[in-house]
Amino acid sequence: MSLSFEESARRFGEVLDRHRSFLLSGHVDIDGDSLGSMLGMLYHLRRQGKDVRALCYEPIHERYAFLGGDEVVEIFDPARHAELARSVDVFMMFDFSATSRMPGLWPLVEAGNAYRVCVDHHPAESLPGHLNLHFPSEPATGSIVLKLIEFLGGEVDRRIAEPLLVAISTDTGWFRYSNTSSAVLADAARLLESGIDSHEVYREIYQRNDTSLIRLMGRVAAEVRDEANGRLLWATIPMALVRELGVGTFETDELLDLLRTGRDAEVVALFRELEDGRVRVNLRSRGAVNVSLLAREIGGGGHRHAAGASIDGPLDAAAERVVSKARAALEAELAAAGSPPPSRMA
Ligand SMILES: [Mn+2]
Repeated sequence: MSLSFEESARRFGEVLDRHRSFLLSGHVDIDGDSLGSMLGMLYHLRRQGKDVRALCYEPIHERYAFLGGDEVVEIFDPARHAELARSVDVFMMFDFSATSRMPGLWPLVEAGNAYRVCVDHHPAESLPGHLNLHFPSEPATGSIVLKLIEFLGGEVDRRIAEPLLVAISTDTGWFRYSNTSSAVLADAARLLESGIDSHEVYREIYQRNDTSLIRLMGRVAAEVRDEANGRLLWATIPMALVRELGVGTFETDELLDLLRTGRDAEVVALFRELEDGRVRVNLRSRGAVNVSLLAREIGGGGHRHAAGASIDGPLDAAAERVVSKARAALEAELAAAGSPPPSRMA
């Protein structure tokens, strides 16, 4: 049984009243929503006089450095954090429900006595928290955190508003994706009332690319493949190319956005070869095809419009496997919608 927002927020308030030490976790491969939500809550809890620690699983991406997360978020180390995970009063996880997305930490938390709170907006079959603030209709976990803090009467000042704006703006593609509603713009408007400068936040997140990354985007885009008369666009990012151009850590949102500018693109897919030879798959849909089903088939997950997975390489074979599934899903949708299956022009 899922609780109403008011009821679950009230219960969260009781958890806050009763407990003193908190451990927060983002998800592996942390993104703007997971990090921003966690930081917003961290600052709120500290202001309530709580002991708060926060964990992630890799260095925080440079584009989020301006949030100062490096100073307060620790990289999980089982040797250093095992005792904390066992003894802390409350454990909170942000922007994920799958316990596999906190590698190594979940068994420690489960073995301890912490009251577990899951804050998430991804569709999920089972939820790991004692209290689950799980609202799949919300565009971002950051929106849930904002409403929680407001419900509890906390002040949303610049310190808290900035990470929450990062959370909400990144998950909506800077308010361009289909999850952008009047409600999310109203959330953003309340955050701006704190006095933060949205243009500065935009510049920090989206205008920090190294020239090498711009070159990478060009080289990847030059090899874009199209199928089904342009309804399916996809591209690969080989590790050899990343090394050749000397690109450091990077995110692929902009490349996905570029593919999505295709006039007829219903589904786009990007395949990125990882250091260990595995392949990160990112899928986006304009809506007709539910890419979260596709992602789940290959061991991943996500939303109807945006989903992903990590699968075994090699790169080209992995791409071909997923592209053929995407093509089939697209053709099934088109057939169901009554339009003839796409055919190549002679
Ligand atoms: Mn999210």
